[in-house]
Amino acid sequence: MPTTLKEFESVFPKLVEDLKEHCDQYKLPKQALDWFEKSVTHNTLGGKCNRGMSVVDSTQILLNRQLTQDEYFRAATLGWMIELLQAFFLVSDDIMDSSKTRRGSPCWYLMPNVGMIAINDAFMLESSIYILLKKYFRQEKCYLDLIELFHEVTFQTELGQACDLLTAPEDHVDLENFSLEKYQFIVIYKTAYYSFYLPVALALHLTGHATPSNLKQAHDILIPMGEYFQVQDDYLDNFADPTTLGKIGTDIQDNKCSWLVNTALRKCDPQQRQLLEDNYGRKDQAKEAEVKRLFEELELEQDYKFYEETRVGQLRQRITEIDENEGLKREIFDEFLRKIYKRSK
Ligand code: GPP
Ligand code: MG
Ligand code: MG
Ligand code: MG
Repeated sequence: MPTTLKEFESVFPKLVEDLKEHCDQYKLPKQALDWFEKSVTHNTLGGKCNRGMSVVDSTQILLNRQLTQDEYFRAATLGWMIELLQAFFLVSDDIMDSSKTRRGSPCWYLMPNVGMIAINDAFMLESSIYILLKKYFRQEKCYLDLIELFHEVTFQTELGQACDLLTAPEDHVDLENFSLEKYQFIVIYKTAYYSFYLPVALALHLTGHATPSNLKQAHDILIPMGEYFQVQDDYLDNFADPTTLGKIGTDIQDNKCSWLVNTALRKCDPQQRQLLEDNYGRKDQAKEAEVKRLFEELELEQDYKFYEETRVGQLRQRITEIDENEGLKREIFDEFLRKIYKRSK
């Protein structure tokens, strides 16, 4: 049975206590301690926790049994480290993307009295990962692998974010700058590694199943799955109801090299291309509305549905081809796909 959000969340308060205890040794002034607690709680809780819960589910599948209480705690702790990493990314990303809302509330940097303190809060969210990793995994054979994995995946995500930002300059729009090749690099690096490869790689290390072949097989299926997940994110940015999604889309105004604009460029006639030239990537609601109208006219929803079915078909096929000889399980990937197929938030 997959874990539940309630069960997974029940581990979190202990981790917050651990982080506070770690600060106690420095006699951190109470004001700062309270601030840290508030930032950690606000920014780490409140999401779907798919990434974090996948560490628990994958661990259970790899061991092929119910976890003991201690095993559950350790797997969930690794899961919460991904959620901390995600919190660090989202707090930072919302500043960079000038976003307004996240998980149904104002973005952290827009909350009363926060502002640019959010940048330091983001750093502290990242550092929290390594405090917990040391506390709970210092004695394990896999400790160094876990540290290196978090560091590498963080760097990969930053590379993706760098390309995302560099293909979306604020001051000039150049549609020539976009391409599906660039798009693929951006999404694989900014999303797929930390959201898809990381949870399974962590579970493989934790259970002693991290052979080169298992890691490679997991990589080769989870990276295209993560690519699909970011295509969904781009699609939802324009087509979802912000109340359901918990965030208001910014990709058009932000001049993003998104799946929608790339697909639009492939389909549009010269006149429609001119409309994009004139309206895309401007901090202007009327121009954004023009682009939204064009996206409707081009029936991008149809292209998205076609993409989704094709990609999911390919992924299902690849899952059947997985070699389970070294302890990897097809079910891990079925479970992942089940969680995201046709998602609306
Ligand atoms: C998603 O992009 C990617 C991230 C949140 C990674 C950010 C990486 C950093 C190094 C800060 P997005 O902007 O499309 O996400 P959302 O739609 O949730 O804002
Ligand atoms: Mg972004
Ligand atoms: Mg963003
Ligand atoms: Mg997005």
